[in-house]
Amino acid sequence: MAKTHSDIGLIGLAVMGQNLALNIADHGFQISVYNRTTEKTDKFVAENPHTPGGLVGTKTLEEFVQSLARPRKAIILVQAGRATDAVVDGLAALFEPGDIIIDGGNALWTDTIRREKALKEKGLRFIGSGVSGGEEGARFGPSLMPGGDKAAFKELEPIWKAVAAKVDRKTGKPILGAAPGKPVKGGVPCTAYIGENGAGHYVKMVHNGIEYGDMQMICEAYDLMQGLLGLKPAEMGAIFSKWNQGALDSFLIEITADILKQADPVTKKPFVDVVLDTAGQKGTGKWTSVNALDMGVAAPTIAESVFSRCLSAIKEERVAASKVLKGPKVEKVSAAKKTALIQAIHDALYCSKICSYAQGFQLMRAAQVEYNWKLNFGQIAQIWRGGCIIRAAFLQKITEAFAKDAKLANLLLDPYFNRTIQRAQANWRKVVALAAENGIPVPTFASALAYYDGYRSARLPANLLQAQRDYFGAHTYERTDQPRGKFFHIDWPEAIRPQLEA
Ligand code: NBP
Repeated sequence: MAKTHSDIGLIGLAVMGQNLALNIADHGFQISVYNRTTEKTDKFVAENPHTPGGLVGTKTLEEFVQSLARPRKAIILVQAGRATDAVVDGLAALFEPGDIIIDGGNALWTDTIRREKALKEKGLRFIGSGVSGGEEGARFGPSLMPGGDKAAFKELEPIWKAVAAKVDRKTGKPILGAAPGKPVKGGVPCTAYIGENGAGHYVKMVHNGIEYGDMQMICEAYDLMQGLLGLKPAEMGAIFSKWNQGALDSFLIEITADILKQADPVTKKPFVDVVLDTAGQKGTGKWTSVNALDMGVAAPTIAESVFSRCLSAIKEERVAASKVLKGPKVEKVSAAKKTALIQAIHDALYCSKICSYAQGFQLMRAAQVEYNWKLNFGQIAQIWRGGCIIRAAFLQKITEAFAKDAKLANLLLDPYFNRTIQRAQANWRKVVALAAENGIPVPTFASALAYYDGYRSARLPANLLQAQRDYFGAHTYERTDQPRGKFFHIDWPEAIRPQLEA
């Protein structure tokens, strides 16, 4: 029998909202739903008449608010930005002190900080929760990254833990098998309180930045295999399937294998060959890169993956340039060297991936200082282990690394990752060199290698750079024979100073 008031409500019945609402209802929670366009609400409720918890359709925001049990809890899943502000303002006008607003959209973390502050002044509690896993994740178990009011999260926690993806307590492997009305039971839920105000949305943003990197790296591996070995998509699909059984085991490798084996329904050609080579983006990779620049943290591999999409988008310009700008002729690798090259590409991908994640975790480390958060990195890696787009066996190694040393300065310094790169780096270097010799762009592989070599360099050529700065701008320099923090300046003789003003 329907309860008089719903356990929770959800606003925004596009792809994510509909699927998350059904997931919540599957777990026995009664959920009220509201959408700006009422026809969507009516259709959604009519199509799903029998769920364990029950869906309650509402036609106005007032009716929605009145249908919720106190303290009210409402999830917003609308377009990030102005739409979210409009819905937050609408709810704030109707909610009472103590009620809880949860933004599950891809909000910019600074917007979440602003909204939390403004709502707190009205006595309302706000949670900014990253939701990852797309449509499928929302329906059967997403990865959830909630931040904001901790006491409010305690009230949301039973629902968030119930609907989140689950992983095995010991192995960290995702527990599969959810189906409509038959949710997964047991295991560790892929959600935990991340930190205050915008911490959840920040961590979700970094997740997306890492996702950009993972996707681009896989594309570079594919490009090298087709360019240097002339492999057909189905052959590469088989290789990715094999890789998915080993250290690279992950959702993105798995779907890449599926995609490469897929035929185009119209032409029957390999599907990937009929897809135009221009990639879109919604901005979270850019946000991650801009924030890395703002905080002065090196995240070149993530940034390169964003730039790669930018370059891909100027298709017509590239086609024109391809007729003018010449590079080397691609030398096909002999059949005898095929197996070794495939292994080398695998190793280059794995090493680059380690560097990309190292950069993402460095970013979060800097952000927790900037925003006074206390992030649990091992737990964050575990939250990403199931439900989300970057879910991968490899994340278990990150959880283990931070379990061994919570203050680990950089993932590269963890013994497992250090050993792995030691073993694989000769192959990684060979692949980057081969790509350069043949004119095949591998921006993430190459930038990850430069990051690795830069991070492990006790001495970089920045001594010359700082001398240049002192020369033209009197920016001062520190000396190798003096303690850090003492600054010097040379009065460069006028005789050797170029006439910069001229
Ligand atoms: P969209 O991001 O496409 O948003 C569509 C929803 O926003 C509809 O319900 C629409 O109502 C509503 N909306 C808009 Br647009 N402007 C509104 C306004 N001014 N007032 C009230 N409602 C408004 O939906 P989505 O792809 O399901 O994503 C929802 C959120 O989840 C986004 O923040 C997204 O970034 C995030 N996210 C998406 C994914 C994914 O895989 N799609 C994954 C993870 C997170 P209408 O029906 O009346 O137009």
